[in-house]
Amino acid sequence: PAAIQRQDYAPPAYWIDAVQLTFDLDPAKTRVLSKMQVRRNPQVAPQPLRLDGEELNLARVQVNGAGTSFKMEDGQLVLENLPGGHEPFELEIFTTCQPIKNTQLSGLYVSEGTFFTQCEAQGFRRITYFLDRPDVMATYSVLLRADKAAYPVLLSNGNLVESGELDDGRHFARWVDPHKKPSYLFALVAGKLVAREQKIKSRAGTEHLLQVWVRAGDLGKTEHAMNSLMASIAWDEARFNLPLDLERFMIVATSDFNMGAMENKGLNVFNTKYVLASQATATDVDFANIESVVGHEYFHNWTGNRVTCRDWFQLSLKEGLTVFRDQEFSMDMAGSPSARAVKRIEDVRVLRTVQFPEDAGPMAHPVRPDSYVEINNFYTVTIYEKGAEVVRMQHNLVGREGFARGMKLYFERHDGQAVTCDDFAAAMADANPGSELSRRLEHFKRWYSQAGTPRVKAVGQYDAAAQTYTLQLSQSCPATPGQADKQPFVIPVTLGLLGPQGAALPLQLQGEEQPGGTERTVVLHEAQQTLTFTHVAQPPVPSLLRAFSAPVVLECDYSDEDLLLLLAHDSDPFNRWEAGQRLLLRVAIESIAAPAGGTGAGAGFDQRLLPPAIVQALQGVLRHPQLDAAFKELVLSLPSEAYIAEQLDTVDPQRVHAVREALRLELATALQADWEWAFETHQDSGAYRPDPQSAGRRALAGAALSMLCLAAQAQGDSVWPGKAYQRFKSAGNMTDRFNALAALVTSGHELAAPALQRFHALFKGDALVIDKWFALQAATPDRAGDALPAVRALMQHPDFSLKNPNRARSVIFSYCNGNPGGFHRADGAGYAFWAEQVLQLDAINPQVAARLARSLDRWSKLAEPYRGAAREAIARVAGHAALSSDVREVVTRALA
Ligand code: HT7
Ligand code: ZN
Repeated sequence: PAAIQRQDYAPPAYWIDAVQLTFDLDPAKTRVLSKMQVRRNPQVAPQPLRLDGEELNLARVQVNGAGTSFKMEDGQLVLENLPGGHEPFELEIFTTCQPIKNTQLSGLYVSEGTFFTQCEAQGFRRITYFLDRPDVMATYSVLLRADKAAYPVLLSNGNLVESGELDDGRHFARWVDPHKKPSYLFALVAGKLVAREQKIKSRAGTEHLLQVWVRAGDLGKTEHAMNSLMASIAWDEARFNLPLDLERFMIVATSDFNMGAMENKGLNVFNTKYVLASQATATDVDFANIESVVGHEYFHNWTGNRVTCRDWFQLSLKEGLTVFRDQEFSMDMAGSPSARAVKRIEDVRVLRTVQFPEDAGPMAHPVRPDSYVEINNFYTVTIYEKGAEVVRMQHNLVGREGFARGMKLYFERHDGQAVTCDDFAAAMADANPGSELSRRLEHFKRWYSQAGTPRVKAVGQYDAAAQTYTLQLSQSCPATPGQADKQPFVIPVTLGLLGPQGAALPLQLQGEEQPGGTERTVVLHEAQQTLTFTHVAQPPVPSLLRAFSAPVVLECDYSDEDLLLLLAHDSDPFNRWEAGQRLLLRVAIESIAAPAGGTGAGAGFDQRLLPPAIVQALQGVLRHPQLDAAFKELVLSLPSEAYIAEQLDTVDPQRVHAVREALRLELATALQADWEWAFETHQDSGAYRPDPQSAGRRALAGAALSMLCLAAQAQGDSVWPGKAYQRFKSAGNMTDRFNALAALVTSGHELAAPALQRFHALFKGDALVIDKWFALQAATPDRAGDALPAVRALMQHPDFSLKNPNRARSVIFSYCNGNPGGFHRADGAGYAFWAEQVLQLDAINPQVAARLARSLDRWSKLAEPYRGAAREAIARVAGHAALSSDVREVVTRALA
């Protein structure tokens, strides 16, 4: 199919103001009667009505109660003989569909005997013919009819207005949603479910009913999701004055879901992974993710649902803004400045390891793309995470209060509308006249239109005689597909200067009468700018891009001593962590480039790779009496293989893997006594709580155990693996249990096998835990080429199914994306496996297949023989005749 261009946007020729839907639910043949109140859009020249539809059986079309002529064109239902004038008319369409055959999980489908819908982005057209585009907003009244024994619970958006019995054991429920919404926010659920309920009162005193619907056996695992929902509601009201606008707000969990969750108006549908948690079955990370995803979907109620996107090119309008909001929510919930910084580091780590490569690869696109073939391929880290950074920069340019003013104006102007990214930025700027954002708005908006990660180069020069420090900042941005030349961006650079002993220096720019604090944000908007700081008594070390104030790559010629100073003293925790990462990255890159050393994992390096000063500095952080455990764990984690690879022009993935493994082993042995101390002193006392502080302690203890098992394995000692096994058996929560299991599995100790067996036996009825069991094994470091055969064996396990996205992700994605040493095989067998699985998955679920297809995005950076083998595998997929448009778009771009 041809690409859709943003420039071709045209308003719809018709409006649909109201819809009445009647569903007779049957897995094999569901009947859907749609009655729509339609009128011509007076702003558009008269033309036929073209309704989207996919995999539907059309039985009847009537206009104002009488049959009418129609034709099918490019899958659309085309109606030409419609009433003239601008009066509304009633269009009635009767169709059937086959939910049980819907393995794509888009539209109406059946999961474990329950009906679910997924309509974003274009799933509603798989339910009935419609103007399936976000700028057509209608009110919905939905009548659901189904067998009562099989489907006792019938849910849809809005309020339940009527329910009762029908003949033949059937029953019905009528739901009316008072809010106008685009079709992508429609939802229904019907099946055997139970709910945790909670009544709450808003600040204004209105009562609301909250429900979390799950399968009967899962009710005990819904408390955290409900608490997260209540916290989200309170937070949005307190921080942005945005109340819950519904009498009833429901979350429903399903184990068959393409993504994390979906913000359907008043009826959010969630992947079970982001709802169900108990201390015995979920890790601290699971608990944190649930809080964040519940928040994210709830926050969409305003940013996405009340104000929605004009077209899908504007997707980041709702996603970037809502990610920013969920990030802020998690930070506010975390509480302490240190816990906030940990969250920021985690978010930036995702951005840099996933989004930066996307922005440098064949799928690079602006935050507001210019074209797409398949919109599902554009639910990307660029739209979400980079989009959130673009919102964060606006927040930083106008300040916290200014941002709140901008949000207020945005809703005053656009509540109930379908709008654009420009509208959002305009509201922010107009609410903050005189701000840097408002003065440079058009220029700032290049962040929406230009793809690629800008590089900022900083060169400092100290003049002892003049007591000045000059900082020259320059920016550039590499070409991306379709965008050869880039204009300069508006880049907020938050910075400080450290004296030789690490003290924060007062900042006084040339021309200023007095120093103005020890930190400030300068705005780099030209290709090159120079800042001169005066009254600088000694050569300083600059701390730049604090808190990662812009999504850029910062190049600065730091010496090891500079970085050690920043690691020890920077008042900005982000840059403290960053200094440690730069030191480790530097060692990794130098070791990769060094001629000596074999490529066996963890072997072949005769000399020490880590300079003693770095080891000592890391030891200082690990033993630091004031720093939080979560922060220590982040500082002591090596940059990932993906991140290291991204810094190289040509990547030998086995060499990267070997060097990183060698560094891990060196850190494990050099700090062995410190890891023992860390493990012993970070044990839980008291009841399990998943708060950031307790989670941080468990994370550090888990990292320590992993390092201790690694060192022990290299030394042929079994004491720590034995302790890990004991802990695995006796742990009182999943975090400790899983960390112990992972320590055994990743160190390759023989106790890993009985532990894995025991884990499976303990949790065999719990799909989410079994997903962890699969994922851990699929990501286990390769030893002599055993990873791929192990993955193939896992796929033969009776619990494996390609049809369930969570399970497919736990094995195939964990191997292809999370096990670089096992996946990038010199014989190309990892890539051949990838091609095979992309094709198999594509026949079942193109959205999931297209995500897997992205695993080889960065193939052109690979050294031979990997490069050739990867290209061949991509070409094999591309050569397949019956490919979905989803996968075709990804592989075509990869080969372009
Ligand atoms: N807005 C949603 C994005 C989405 C999605 C969710 C589930 C399955 C398919 C989907 N396609 C698009 C999720 C969100 O960002 O909140
Ligand atoms: Zn979202």
